Amino acid sequence: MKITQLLGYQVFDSRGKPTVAATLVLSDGTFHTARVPSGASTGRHEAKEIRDHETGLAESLFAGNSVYRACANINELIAPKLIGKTTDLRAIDQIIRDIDGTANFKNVGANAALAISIVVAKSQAHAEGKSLSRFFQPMGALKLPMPMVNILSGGAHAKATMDIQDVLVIPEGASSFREAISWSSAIREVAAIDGEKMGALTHLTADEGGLAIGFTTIDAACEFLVLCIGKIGLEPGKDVSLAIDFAATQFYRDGEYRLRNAGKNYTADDFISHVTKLTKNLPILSVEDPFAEDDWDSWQKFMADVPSRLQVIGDDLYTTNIDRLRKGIETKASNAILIKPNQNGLLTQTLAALECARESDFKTIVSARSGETEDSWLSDLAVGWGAEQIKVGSTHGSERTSKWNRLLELEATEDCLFSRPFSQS
Ligand code: 2PG
Ligand code: MG
Repeated sequence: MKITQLLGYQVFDSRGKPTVAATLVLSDGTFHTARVPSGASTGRHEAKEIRDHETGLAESLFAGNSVYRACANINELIAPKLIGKTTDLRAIDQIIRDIDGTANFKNVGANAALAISIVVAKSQAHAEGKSLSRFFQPMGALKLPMPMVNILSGGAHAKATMDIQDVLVIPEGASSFREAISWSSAIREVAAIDGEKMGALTHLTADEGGLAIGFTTIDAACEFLVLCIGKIGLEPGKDVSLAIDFAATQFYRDGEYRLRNAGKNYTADDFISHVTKLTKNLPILSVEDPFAEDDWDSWQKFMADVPSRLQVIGDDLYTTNIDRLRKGIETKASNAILIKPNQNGLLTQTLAALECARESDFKTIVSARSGETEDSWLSDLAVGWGAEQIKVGSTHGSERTSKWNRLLELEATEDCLFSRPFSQS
């Protein structure tokens, strides 16, 4: 099937900020659309998303955040090269790479590149008569990922009302995806009720639908969630464990980890001890970005003495970049990677990073961004790529529930297995 039209245009993400959409028309007359997300706590080494405050096309309406240049790049630079071609993801990703000519898509924009890569994958799946997950995994039972669900928000997603960015739950003991997400949703409801009793405005949610209750210390936030888990009759550390996304680059200045709400500055070594203590005293199964994106030393020192069950995820550390990942594998900087397609720019390259991680026994967690759309392609990618975990924020907000709902739909309608990546103690 051939491409007859490709259009790039500006739409909104969940923060009300402009983002890129692409619609591709196939020779059978069908239309396929993809919308891309955008981060707030972005890593320095991410592929370059183009916004118009840098392009001279900015309008006062969107405070320089419009994406007209990225859309024009789709329409003027890339579409003319794709019209009449067959939908072949690998070949078209290569064409985009050639047109851009840089390692980080700074010419066409990673937001433009990813919109095309996804819409081509969707179109190729359609041409082959498959769903997007089945396009990537044609045979056998589909593997549904273990969810990691945001309950408490802080950092760049909640005006720094808590030093760290998220406290999440991993329903590691659940036996199906629907049970896992139901437990997580119930914990969030208890947290909202109890948070309100503490005076928090829990009907107001943070960027990813999490509760911005605003705990002063990391211990206090975790202890609160431990109580919430117990209140729904589940056992913390067995049925449901905690995960923290520190997003530590956000509070790292001049070699120190500065926790403003806790009123404490830590040297790198002291912060390593602090994180170690937290993971020993609380039922924490996973830590993400506990150290800054270029503080490789602290990552390695922490990993040298890490408990065997603890998952240590590099997000800003790797930015889904295979070269940075290879360095992390060689130096044993972590044992897991967050996979975000828009940090990378192309689906084929993102999948290559995931496969490289898997070959080195790294755990893989496919992740959404804090600025999302209602598009649910991420869930199909996580399943089609066989990622063992997925993180898309909380259970509130249609840009989040669209991803959970897609996984629930797959579970209800396809032959599926549920991934349980953590050995049960
Ligand atoms: C993260 C993501 C998603 P952002 O840090 O993992 O939670 O946040 O999209 O703002 O980078
Ligand atoms: Mg993160």
